[in-house]
Amino acid sequence: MAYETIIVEARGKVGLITLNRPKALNALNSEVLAEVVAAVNGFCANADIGAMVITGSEKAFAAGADIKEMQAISFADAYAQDFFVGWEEFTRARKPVIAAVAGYALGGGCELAMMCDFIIAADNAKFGQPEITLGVMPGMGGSQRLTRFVGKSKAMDMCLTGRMMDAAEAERCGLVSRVVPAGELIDEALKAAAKIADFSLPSVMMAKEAVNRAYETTLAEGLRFERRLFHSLFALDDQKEGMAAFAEKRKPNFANR
Ligand code: CO8
Repeated sequence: MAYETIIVEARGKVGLITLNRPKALNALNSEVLAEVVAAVNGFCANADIGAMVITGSEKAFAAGADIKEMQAISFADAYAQDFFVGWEEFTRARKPVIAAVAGYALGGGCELAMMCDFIIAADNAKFGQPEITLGVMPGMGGSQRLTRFVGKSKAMDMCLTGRMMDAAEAERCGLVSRVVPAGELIDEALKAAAKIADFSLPSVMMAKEAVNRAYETTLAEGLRFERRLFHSLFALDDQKEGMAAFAEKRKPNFANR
């Protein structure tokens, strides 16, 4: 598939998706949505790929949903089309997706980063939910996911004032997993993704599924779910190989990756 708004590359076992609408600071319009979802689905179906990285430019991961595209939309159309419901498909990716965020991650850009499995931020990253300044509110998960990441008080602060937080604050409050110098962002994200892609894919996918389940269920059900998945991994040769390699002080050679 030829892409207009993103660049899609395989870097070894890692699928790299780069948002590429520099003139609009990677604002997320319908075309970006369709292309990102197609690229992610393509990588998920590709047995040579074990993990993905999604990134933007040094200035902007994404400065939000495309305001100019949204501007004239009516309530009837937004509701009837369930405007932007398509991003839910992005969250159904079963292989891990890392967001590598430099510059602005605002509105839908912050929400897209939060749809990924974890966020690695450059030291120049700025996160925010500025929709309130446009007379609206978060609509791609910001009010829900940000609250789960950082708690009610800070989520309210971000959603009600529209202020931005820098990378250090984002790391302090648990929005991002690590902060790296801007010049090293892509290498660090690719390195993390390559490391994941080298593990046994079923165990990676199950670990992702189990962590995500924590958001959807009670502790008792989540623990049972985790235990059943854990048990099931003993059906794979990869468990035998991983544990034998540890005992023999060598690197494991997983069959399923
Ligand atoms: N949409 C469309 N175009 C944008 C956007 C955007 N979100 N952000 C920037 N651009 C465009 C600008 O219009 C400008 O284009 P042009 O050169 O043609 O005028 C170009 O990108 C460069 O932008 P600036 O000149 O503004 O660059 P600055 O460096 O001066 O400022 C900022 C950078 C601070 C990031 C500024 O561009 C900005 O504030 N952007 C808007 C941020 C924002 O409000 N984002 C939230 C959007 S709303 C949203 O995401 C809702 C999500 C939920 C939708 C779900 C619906 C159901």
